[in-house]
Amino acid sequence: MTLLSTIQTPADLRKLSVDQLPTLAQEIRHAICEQVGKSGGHLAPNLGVVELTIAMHYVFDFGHDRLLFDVGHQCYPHKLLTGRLPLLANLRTSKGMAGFPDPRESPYDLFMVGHAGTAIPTAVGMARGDTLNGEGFEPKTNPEGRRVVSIIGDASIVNGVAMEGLNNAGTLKRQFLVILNDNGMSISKPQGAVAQYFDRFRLNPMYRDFKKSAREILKHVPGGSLIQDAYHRAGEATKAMIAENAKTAGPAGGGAGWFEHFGLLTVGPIDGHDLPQLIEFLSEARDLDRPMVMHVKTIKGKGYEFSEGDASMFHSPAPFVREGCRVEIKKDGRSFTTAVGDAMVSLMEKDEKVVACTAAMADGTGMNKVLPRFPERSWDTGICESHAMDMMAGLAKTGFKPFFFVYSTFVQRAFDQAFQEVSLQGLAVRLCLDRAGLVGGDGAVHHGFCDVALLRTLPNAALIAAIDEPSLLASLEFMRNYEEGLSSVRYPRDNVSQRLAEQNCPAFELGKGRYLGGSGVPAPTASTLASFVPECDAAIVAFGTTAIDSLVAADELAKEGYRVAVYDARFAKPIDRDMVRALLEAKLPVVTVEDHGIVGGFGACFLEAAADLRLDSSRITRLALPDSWIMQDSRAKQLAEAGLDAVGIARAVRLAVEANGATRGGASNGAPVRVKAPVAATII
Ligand SMILES: Cc1ncc(C[n+]2csc(CCOP(=O)(O)OP(=O)(O)O)c2C)c(N)n1
Repeated sequence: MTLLSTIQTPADLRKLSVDQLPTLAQEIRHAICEQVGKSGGHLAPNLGVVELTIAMHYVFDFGHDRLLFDVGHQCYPHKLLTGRLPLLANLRTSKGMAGFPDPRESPYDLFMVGHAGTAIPTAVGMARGDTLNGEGFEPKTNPEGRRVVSIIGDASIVNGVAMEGLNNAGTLKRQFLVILNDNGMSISKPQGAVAQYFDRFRLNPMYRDFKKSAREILKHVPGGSLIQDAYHRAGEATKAMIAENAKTAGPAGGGAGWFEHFGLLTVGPIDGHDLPQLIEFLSEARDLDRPMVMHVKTIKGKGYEFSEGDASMFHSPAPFVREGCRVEIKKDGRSFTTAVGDAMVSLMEKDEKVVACTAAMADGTGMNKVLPRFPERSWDTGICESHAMDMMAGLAKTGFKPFFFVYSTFVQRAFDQAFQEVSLQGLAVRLCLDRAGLVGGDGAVHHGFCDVALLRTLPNAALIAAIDEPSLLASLEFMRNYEEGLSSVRYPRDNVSQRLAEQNCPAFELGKGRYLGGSGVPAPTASTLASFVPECDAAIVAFGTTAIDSLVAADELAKEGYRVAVYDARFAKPIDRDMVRALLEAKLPVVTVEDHGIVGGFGACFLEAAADLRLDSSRITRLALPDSWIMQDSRAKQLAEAGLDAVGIARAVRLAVEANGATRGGASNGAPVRVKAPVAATII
C-alpha cells in the first residue's frame, strides 16, 4: 500500500512523520506523471510544487484556513491530498478530476480559477470577510481563527491584477501569507524586468548564519518598525530571513525589499524542495499577524529529467509515451495554431509594417514561430493582456499594423483597452483569437464563449470566424488591410479540416458571407454570392468551424431526403444583410450555428439584423453554447453536449423543418410554406 492511498484528508497527512514525506512526494509525482501521460494535462507546474503543497497542508488546516491558488494549474498535488486520488484516473473529464480548482469537487477548493493574477485579490477579500465575521485569525483574541494563504507563480505575480492585490494586501492588519512559487518560468521564459529581478535571487544556503546578526541588522533598517514588530513575533529561522531581506531593502538596495515597499514582510528565497525547511518556515509564518510574502524557489517539472529539461514543452502536454529516456508527445493533424503561426511568418515577410505580440502564450498561439524569426517586430509581453492591447494601440498609432495573438478567454482581460485605446481612437488593431469556443479538458475557466458578444459592441469592429486554413489565411490578409477599426478572427482549439480543400476560397470582403453548397443543392461557383438561395428545405448559416460540421449534417440529412444549403457567415459584424434578407424572404427555416455563447453571439446578430430589416424572424433557430457552464471533457463531447456536433445540427434542422411545416424535399424556394409551430430564437 502506498502512503498516498492512505490519505483521504490532510489530517491523514499530518499523521505521517516528516521523514515519510519525501516518499509521499515521490508517490504523488509518479501518480501525476503516469496520468498526464495518458490523458494530457498540466505536468511541470504540478511536479514543481509537490513538496510545497505537502508542507502547506502539513502546517495549515485548509478545512478551516483559506488556500487560494493563482491560475490553479498547479493544484493536482493539493487535490490528491484532499481526497481526490480516485478521480485522478479520469483527469479533465466530466467523470473525473478537473484540471483546475473546483469548489463543486471539494470544499478545499475555494474558487474555480484558471486566469492568472486573481489569488491575491480574492484572498484579500476573504481575509477582510473573515475578519468582519469575527472569524479571522488574531494571535491574542482569536488564535483559532482562519488564516489566509495564497500561492502564485513568479510569472503571474507581475500580472496587473496581482499587483493591484499586493498593493491592497499591504494595508491588511492581520495574518496574510502570499507564497511566491518562483521557478524562473512562465509557460515559456518569463518576460519583463521583474523576471530579471527575481532571477537575481539565488538560494542562500548560509541563511542560518544570519540568525546571529539578525537583531543587529534590524536595528538599522530605515523605517523598520513594522519589520521589527513582526520580527519579535517570529521564530528564529524567519527572523533571520526577515533581517537579511531588510538589510537589502530600500530604493538602492533592491533585494526582496521590493515587496516590503508594498508593506509586506518578505522571507526567502527558501528551497521549495526541502520539506523540513519548508515546514519550519511555514510553521513560523503561520502565526505572524502581518501580511507576508514567502519567496520559495522551485524547479518546474521537478523529478523527471525530461520535464525538468523542457518545462515549457511539458507545461501542459498532450498525452505522451515514455520509452526509457525517450518521451514522445502524441500529435495528430495540423492545428489552427500551427496554421496561423505559419501564415503569420509569411505575412510578416511580405509586409514589414506588420508587427505581432502575444501575452505569455507563444506556444499556444503559434507565435513561437514568429518570435525567433522577427525578434525586432514581435514581442512576448508576459501575462499582461491589457498592456499588450495598449502596446498594440501605440504601435498602430505610429503607423504599424499590429496583430495580437491571444486566447479568446484572455482577451476578456483587455476589453477596456480594446474599447478606449483602440476603438475610440479609430485605431486598427488585429486580434487572432485562438481557443475560441469550447476548449476541452481545461474546461469552463478557459472556454472562449463571449469574444463576439464583447467585441461587437465596438463601433467599426470587423469580427470574423475562420472555418479552415484557407479561410484563416484569407481573413488575415483581409485584416492586414482593414484600417477602419479593430478586427478579429476566431478559430478553435482544433485541427483544420480538409473538407473544402478542393473548393475555391474567395477573398474576404467586409460584411460578406459565403455560400458553401450542401446536399441536393448546387455547388458554389466563383461568382456565387452568399445571397444565393437554391431550392431547398432549410438553410444553415454557420459562424466558424461549425460550418464544416453543418456540411456533415447536411450529408446525413440528404440520406433522409432533405435538401439543405449551408452558408459560412464569415462576419458576425458587420453581418451580411443581403444574405439575411435573401434567406428570410425565401421563408426558409434557418438554423444559425456557432461555437460561441448564445447571448450576444452570431445568432443574436442574425436576429437583430432580421428585426432591423423588418423581416419575419419566426423561422430562425439559434444553435450556440447554452446560457450555462459546460465543464471539462473532450472538445468533441462538449460540442455534442451543446448540440453543436453534426448530429446535433442535423437534429435542429429536422425540428426546424418540421416546425415550419415544410415537407421533405417539398419546399420550394421563395414559395410560402405552411407554418405549423414557429420556432423563434430557440434557447438551448
Ligand atoms: C490572464 C491569463 N493569461 C494567460 C494565462 C495562461 N497561463 C497559464 S499558466 C501560465 C504561466 C504561469 O506561470 P507562473 O505563474 O510562473 O506559474 P508556473 O506555471 O511557472 O508554475 C500562463 C501564461 C492565464 N492562465 N491567465
